[in-house]
Amino acid sequence: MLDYIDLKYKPTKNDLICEFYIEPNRISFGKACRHIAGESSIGTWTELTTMKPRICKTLKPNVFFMNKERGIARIAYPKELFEPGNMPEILSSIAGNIYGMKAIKNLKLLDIEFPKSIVKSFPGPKFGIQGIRKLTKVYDRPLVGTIVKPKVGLNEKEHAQVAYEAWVGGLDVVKDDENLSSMSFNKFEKRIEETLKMKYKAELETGEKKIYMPNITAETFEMIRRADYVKQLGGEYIMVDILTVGWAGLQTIREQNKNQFIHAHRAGHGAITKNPKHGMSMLVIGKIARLLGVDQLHVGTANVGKMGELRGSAEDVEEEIESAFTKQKNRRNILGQKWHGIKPVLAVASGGLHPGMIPDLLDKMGLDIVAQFGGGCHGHPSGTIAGAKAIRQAVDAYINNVPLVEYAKTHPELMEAIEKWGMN
Ligand code: CAP
Ligand code: MG
Repeated sequence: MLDYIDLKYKPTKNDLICEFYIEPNRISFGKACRHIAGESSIGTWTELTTMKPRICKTLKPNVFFMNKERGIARIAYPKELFEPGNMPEILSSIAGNIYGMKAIKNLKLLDIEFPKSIVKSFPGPKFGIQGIRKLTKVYDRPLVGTIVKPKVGLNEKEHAQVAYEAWVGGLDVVKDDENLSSMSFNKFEKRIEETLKMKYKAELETGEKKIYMPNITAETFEMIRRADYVKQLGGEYIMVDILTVGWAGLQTIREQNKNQFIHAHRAGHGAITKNPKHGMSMLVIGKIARLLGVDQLHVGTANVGKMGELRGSAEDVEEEIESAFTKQKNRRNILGQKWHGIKPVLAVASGGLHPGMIPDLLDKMGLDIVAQFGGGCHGHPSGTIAGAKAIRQAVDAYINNVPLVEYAKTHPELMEAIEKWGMN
C-alpha cells in the first residue's frame, strides 16, 4: 500500500514544497495528510490496478513534516509532477481538488517553495523595481499616487481632468479603479486618449515624469487589444486585475507584453486569503504574481488603512516579492525562496490611506512602495490639487525627519488634511 508519509525524507532541490494548514474532518491528522498528498499528485480514493511501480518511484510526493497541534504539514512534490511554465496546471495539482474533499474541514495553502527549474520556467517582471525607479527617476522616496474617484461615474474628460490635477499637485502615479474598464459613460479608448494627453501636459508643466496606469481588465484578446492601444498612444503602463482575469490571462498578457510595465490589482483576493484557516495565503499569490511577471502588486497597508489584513501579511508579502531570496520562518509559516535572478516586484500600499498615515505606513513598509490615496486625495476639503500637495508634503516631512504636525504649520494643504482625517 502506497504511503505518502515519510518523516525521514529530506527534500531535494528538485522538489516543490508546500506548507499547508490542515483541519481534518473526523479522521486523524496523518490520514488527512495522506489524502491531500495523494489527491494533489498520483492518488485517488482507492488502490488502482493501473498503478505502476515506476509511477510510485518517480512521482510520489512525501509528507516530510507534520505538526498536529498547529495543524501544519509540509509536502515535497517531485518537480516532474508539474509542467514548467504552466501555472494553471501547477495550481490544479497543489491547490485543486484537495480543497473540496470530504476528508478535510479546512485547508490553507500557506506557502510554496518552487525549485529552480520551475522558477526559471517563468519570465518574472520585465522591469521590476529598478526599471520603475529608472523610468520615474525617483530613487529616494516612495512613489505616491492616486486612484481616480469616484471609482466609476466620471466621463472621459472629467477623468482626465482629475488625473491632471493629481499630477500637477505632485503625485507621480494616477490609476484607474479596479472596476473601471470600458463603460457606457466612459469608453476605454477615449479615456486613454484624454488622460494621456493630460499626462503629457502635466509632465511639461512640472518637469517630472508622470505615470498613468489604465485598467485593461477584460477578456484576454480584448486585453491584448487594449494594451496595444495604450502602447500606440505612448502609454508605458497597463493595469490588470490579476485574480479576476485569471492566471492564464495574466500569463498571456506578460507573454504579449510590448515593453509595458504591469500594475497588478488584487481585487477578489479576500475570497481566497481572508480566512486564516482556508484558501491560500497572500504570500502564495504574491509569489505566483512575481513568477508570472507583474512589475507592481497590491500587498495591503500593514493594517494602516481601510482593508482588513492578517497580521504581518503585507510586510511578509512585500519582503517576498522585493527580495533576491527569503529565509524559512517556521512561526510565520514561510518556507523561503531563492528567486534565481527573477526581478523584484514593487509593493503597492493602498486602501483607506490619507496623509496623516504616511509616517506609520513608511515606518512599517519602508520606502520601496507605491503609496496610493483615492479618498485620501480627492476627499481633501480643498479638492484634488490640494489633496495631492498634502500627500507630497507628508512624504517630504517624513523623509526630512520633521513631525507632520510641525510641517503642517507652514503647509496649509497638509494642515487641512490632518484637520479632516487626523493622524491615524
Ligand atoms: C483604494 C482602492 C483600491 C484598494 C484595494 C479602492 O481607494 O482604489 O482598490 O486599495 O485594496 O477602491 O479601495 P481608497 P488592496 O484610497 O479610496 O481607499 O490594495 O488591499 O488590494
Ligand atoms: Mg480601487
